[in-house]
Amino acid sequence: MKITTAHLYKINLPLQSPFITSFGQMTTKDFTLLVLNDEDGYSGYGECSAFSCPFYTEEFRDSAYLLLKNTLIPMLLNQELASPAELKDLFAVIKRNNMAKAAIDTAMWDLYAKRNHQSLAKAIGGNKKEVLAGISIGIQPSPTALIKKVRQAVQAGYQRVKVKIKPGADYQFLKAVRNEFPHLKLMADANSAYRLQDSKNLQRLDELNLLMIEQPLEADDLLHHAQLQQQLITPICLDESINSLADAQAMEQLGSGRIINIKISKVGGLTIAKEIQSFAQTHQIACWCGGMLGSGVARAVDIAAAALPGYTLPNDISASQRYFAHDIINPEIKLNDGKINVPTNSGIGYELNWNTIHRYTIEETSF
Ligand code: OSB
Ligand code: MG
Repeated sequence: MKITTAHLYKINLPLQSPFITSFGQMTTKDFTLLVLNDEDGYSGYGECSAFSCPFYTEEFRDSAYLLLKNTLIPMLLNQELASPAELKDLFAVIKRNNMAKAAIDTAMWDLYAKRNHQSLAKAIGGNKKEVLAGISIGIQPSPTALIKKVRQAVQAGYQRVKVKIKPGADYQFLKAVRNEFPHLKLMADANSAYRLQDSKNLQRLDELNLLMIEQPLEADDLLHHAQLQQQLITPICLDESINSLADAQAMEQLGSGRIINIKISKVGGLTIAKEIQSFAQTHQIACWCGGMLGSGVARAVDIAAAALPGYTLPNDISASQRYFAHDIINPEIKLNDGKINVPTNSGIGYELNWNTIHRYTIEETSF
């Protein structure tokens, strides 16, 4: 495989409704779409999911765009690669910046699968026909408003509901949902909004029979997560803390949690995501696939990843309509009885919707 031309599109795609987390509110999903073309006429699509502002990890959309434009794409062009797995060595000299690297990794896997006339899921070793869908609900103004959102999600068929929490919007909100939906698979995501001294407040959540609490403490605080896990019955799931295989190994040694939310973008792409998942499986750490409010291209990659056998819990993979009135792919991603079908046609299995892409692109670069 040799990439001869490439194109970057900086896109601001409107969200159906604002998404509120413990770190702020988003009204558009700002991301970068990458198209890679090889010498034989195949194309691969990748998404760089970094948000506009570095509130989730240290990367942000414009930093990733510049790195792709000035460094990563020039390093890739005209290199002969036998497999996308070789990108790891090619980019080893560039430290971190996983979301920028992931855009290239996922576009190369798409292209590689298309060259082999295989679905992306099959190309990476996935064997499922469908993956378990789950929805993530942002912080709501009141428990009543939250119950309404959860009811809509349950009626749409979502198998598992995740609720964003922060101090002051936690126990009462979750307790209200639990009273209304006693058997719902329910979990909470704190995006690092707590400190170890808040453990009493988090212990109160134990009575609510949550599947897990995601990322209660700060991203680089594996030690305190280990202490907190000892004080909780509810399993801790790490998201922001797990950006590499080494992070997963440290988590396992320390006992910092029992579950990993693997986001393909956050760990630098599918090659590393597979390494983390296989390590986790060997050490009885459960995995599922997280999302970044991604457009259809990122979501298609998530569907392929979640088709791997090690992803055993419901994922943050929802239908296109959950976030966007218009997605950048055709057909849009739909729920089918609380699940999402894994495409069998080649590559990510979806075409680009150029009308939507051109409508919301604010900047482009061609190579
Ligand atoms: O922590 O998983 C997260 C959205 C924005 C920033 C961080 C997170 C999220 C989500 C959304 O939970 C998951 C999705 O894409 O559906
Ligand atoms: Mg999270």
